Amino acid sequence: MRIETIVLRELAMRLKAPFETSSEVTWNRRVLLVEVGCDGVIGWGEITAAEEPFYNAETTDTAWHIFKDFIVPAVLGKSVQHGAEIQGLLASIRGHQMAKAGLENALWDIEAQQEGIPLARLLGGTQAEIPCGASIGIQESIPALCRKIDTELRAGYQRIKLKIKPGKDLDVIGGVRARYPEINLMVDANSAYALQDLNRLRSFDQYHLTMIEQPLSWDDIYQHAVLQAQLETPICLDECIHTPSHAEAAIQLRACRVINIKLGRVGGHSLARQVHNVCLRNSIPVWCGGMLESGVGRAHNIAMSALPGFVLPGDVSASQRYWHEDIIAPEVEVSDHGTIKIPNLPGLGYAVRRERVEALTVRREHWTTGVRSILPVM
Ligand code: OSB
Ligand code: MG
Repeated sequence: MRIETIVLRELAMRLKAPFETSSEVTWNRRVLLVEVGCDGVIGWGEITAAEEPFYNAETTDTAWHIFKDFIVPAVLGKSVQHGAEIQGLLASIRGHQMAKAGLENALWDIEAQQEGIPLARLLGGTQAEIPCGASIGIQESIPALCRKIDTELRAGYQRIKLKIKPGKDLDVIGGVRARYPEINLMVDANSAYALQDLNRLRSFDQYHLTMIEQPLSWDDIYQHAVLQAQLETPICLDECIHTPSHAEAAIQLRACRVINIKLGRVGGHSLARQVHNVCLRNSIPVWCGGMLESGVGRAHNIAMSALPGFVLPGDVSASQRYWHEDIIAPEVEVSDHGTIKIPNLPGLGYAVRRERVEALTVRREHWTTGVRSILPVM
């Protein structure tokens, strides 16, 4: 695959409703899409950075800068046999996993199309259908939250994840658990607590949560190990795991019993698969996290979730949960028993609706290798 053209776009997309976590409220999503052309085949990737650096260090604008000034010059005109080789070309760029993932994932899409197989199969996926959960942002009241939960359960979602923060935790969890004694329920704190909150966090144990996601600092594995030793509820790490080596360290330190894998956070399909393999080898179950993606990011998440270690319901959900109209066809749909079927078409398996992408584009840059060689490739 020779990287002949790259287009980077920013799309202005508005969520159906604001999504609130312990650290931010998102309503307008600035979606960065990467379109790569190799040997006449087009592949798509999404850069999942948020507008503000409140989840991880990247933002929409840092990703644009790194992509344009460092990633494009490192790869334009280069040839690779597999998407996984992109990491080698980008090795001198420290961090910026989300920006790198946008490019790498587009190359995986191209490779799968060239092979004529679904991306999930190219990645080594073994599952035909994946279990889905719903992540629900912080709500103004418990009745409002319960109305949302009712909707998601009626739609078939297999587990409910509540966003919490100090002051919006025990009452919320207790209220929800009293009303739904049996459901698969978990919470995500997005790093809103500290070890001093140990007693409060221990009191979550009485509610039989399937896990508590990222209670402590976004970049501190050791403190989670201290906490996990004193909690019955399994800890799931999200923000902390940026590399396969972090996954190994977290598991060996017993900092968590579950890992949430996000393609953007770890740098794309090849590194995500390595994190997955570390977990599988250590019998740590994983699930696919979400970053309020457009259909392109959603389609990549679905393909990754076919890998054998993705045994828990993830945050991959229907396009209609977030968007009035997505940018892919068909949109992502969830069955009434809370599953998504892995598409059986070459590549991503969802078509990107170019006219819709163009209509939403507010910023665009384009690079090309220019004159095409007429000499045979040596
Ligand atoms: O921590 O999982 C998270 C959304 C934005 C930032 C961080 C997170 C989330 C979610 C959304 O929980 C999950 C989704 O995309 O459905
Ligand atoms: Mg999370």
